[in-house]
Amino acid sequence: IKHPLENTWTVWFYTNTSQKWNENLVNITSFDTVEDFWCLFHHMKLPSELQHGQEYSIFKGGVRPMWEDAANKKGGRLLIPVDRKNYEEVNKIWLDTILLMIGENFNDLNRIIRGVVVNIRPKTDRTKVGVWLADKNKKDENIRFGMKLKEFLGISWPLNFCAHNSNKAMYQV
Ligand code: M7G
Repeated sequence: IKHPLENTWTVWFYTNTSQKWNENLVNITSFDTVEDFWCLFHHMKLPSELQHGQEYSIFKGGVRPMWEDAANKKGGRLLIPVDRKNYEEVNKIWLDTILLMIGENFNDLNRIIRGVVVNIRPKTDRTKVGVWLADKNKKDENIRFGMKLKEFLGISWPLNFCAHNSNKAMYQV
């Protein structure tokens, strides 16, 4: 018997071949057990192996990794900048964040998580892991979530929380 996860998660891949952003987004598969996650993860590329402009997203249930999805309309993202050249760091933060998320490690705050994205960018300073949260205006909850995530990941520097379609920090965690 496989070990069920609390939620079903869908993996998306983005590759910048078309001019239209949403035509580049492909729904790869979904998983809802620990074993299926590991099987899938071993078939996925590591973030350090992706090309510039490519991304993976893992989102809860039927939520699509786009601002326009009803579940993301009010949302925002907590950005963890990573050094693309530091393979171990970007790969570790990606996997650890996924495991924390699908393992529902955030108590009452699990419900505010929509998904996680890794963006590989040519400019090192824009490569990042972003955790998408439900409501940008729930500042206290988002900060509490961010503090917990930083503690789990061992991050001691401040992280920006941005509204979707913006790279300007609304607040820092
Ligand atoms: P990003 O992927 O958030 O990367 O946005 P960045 O944080 O490095 O800026 C890059 C660009 O992709 C945006 O300016 C949009 O043109 C497009 N884009 C990204 N996302 C996540 C969306 C989305 O959810 N919906 C739409 N329509 N465009 C998006």
